[in-house]
Amino acid sequence: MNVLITGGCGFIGSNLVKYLRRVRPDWTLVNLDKLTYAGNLENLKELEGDPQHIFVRGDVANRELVEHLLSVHRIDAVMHLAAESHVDRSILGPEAFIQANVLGTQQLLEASRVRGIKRFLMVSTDEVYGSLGPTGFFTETSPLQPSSPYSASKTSSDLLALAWHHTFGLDVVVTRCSNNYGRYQFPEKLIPLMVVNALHDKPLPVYGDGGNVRDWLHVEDHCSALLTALEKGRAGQVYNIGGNSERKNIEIVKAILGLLNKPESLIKYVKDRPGHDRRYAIDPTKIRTELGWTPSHTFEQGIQETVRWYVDNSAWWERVMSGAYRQYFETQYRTR
Ligand code: NAD
Ligand code: TDX
Repeated sequence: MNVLITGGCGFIGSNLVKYLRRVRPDWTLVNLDKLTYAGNLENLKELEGDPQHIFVRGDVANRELVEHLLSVHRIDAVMHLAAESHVDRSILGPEAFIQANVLGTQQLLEASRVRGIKRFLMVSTDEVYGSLGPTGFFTETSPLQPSSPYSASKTSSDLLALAWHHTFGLDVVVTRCSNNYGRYQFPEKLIPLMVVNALHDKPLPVYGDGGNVRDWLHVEDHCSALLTALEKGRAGQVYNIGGNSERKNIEIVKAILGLLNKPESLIKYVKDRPGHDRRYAIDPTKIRTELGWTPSHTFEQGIQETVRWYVDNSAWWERVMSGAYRQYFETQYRTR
């Protein structure tokens, strides 16, 4: 199999590329990534010189380039992860999200249709469903009610992929996963940001009352679910992915402080995120029963390993936090 992975230098993409090299060693992976602030080739250092990982720097919206790659590498399947992925950034500047997530996905779908790609896996998110109250779960038939520019752009790309199936017959499978955590997550997202701040004895900014709930999944469990959906999913179907691991943000922040032996006085409640979704919770019954997928990490074990990794890999996050990130970080905090 020859697979085009988009966004393969980001958090989930780089974990996925390494996971697939391990579990599908005969596959060739073409990794198309624009290397935005969130994309980092260093995440894939261990694959240097590997002839079955071909990195191409480029934009998914570049139709000519994508069509060229699909034909020259005789690509069978596309796994589409490239996106602008951070909700707070989408509030500060939505345009980049529409450009990459909506228009970029449209170009990639159209190139895949024209070049006769056999399977297109659209990596979507649980944020397409909007917010839950204190009870209930998102199923694949829950209404789509995105709240932020990020989630609206992801909903658009998710629906475009399904439209390319229904209208043009492209073989599309859509996955909607809950919040990921693990190695190589950019330190703008909750878990790595809190670890890095705590290590610097800087305040830990908790939005609102800290009672918002996210449903956490280890990134390697997301990767195994994506492979399962690629290989076994039915065309035109949507599969929710989650590990039944709901936590309040404040519980996570306190757990991180505990693991690092840092005082809770570092917690600083700050102005809430505009339009902040209160609770996400995935019902993963369909992918578990229909495709036989199960996660293998518990949150307690996974968070410990993840915090340890950030402690041991300060050189990685110090580098990615320089330059463009610092500028964003300062803007973000000026607005509070
Ligand atoms: P990330 O921001 O860490 O990585 C995104 C990658 O895409 C980067 O390497 C970036 O350079 C690349 N990219 C961005 N725009 C591009 C473009 N126009 N062309 C080519 N490459 C481009 O994101 P992530 O957290 O790894 O998320 C990956 C995907 O999974 C996204 O589609 C996201 O919506 C989805 N997702 C993420 C989560 C999560 O918790 N992180 C949960 C569910 C779904
Ligand atoms: O400094 C912070 N303080 C805080 O309280 C940050 C960065 C976040 N939060 C809160 C907001 C959320 O309730 O923590 C929760 C998690 O925030 P993020 O890490 O920004 O993730 P979220 O907004 O839930 O979106 C994530 O999950 C779904 C990913 O970034 C998306 O790409 C994915 O689709």
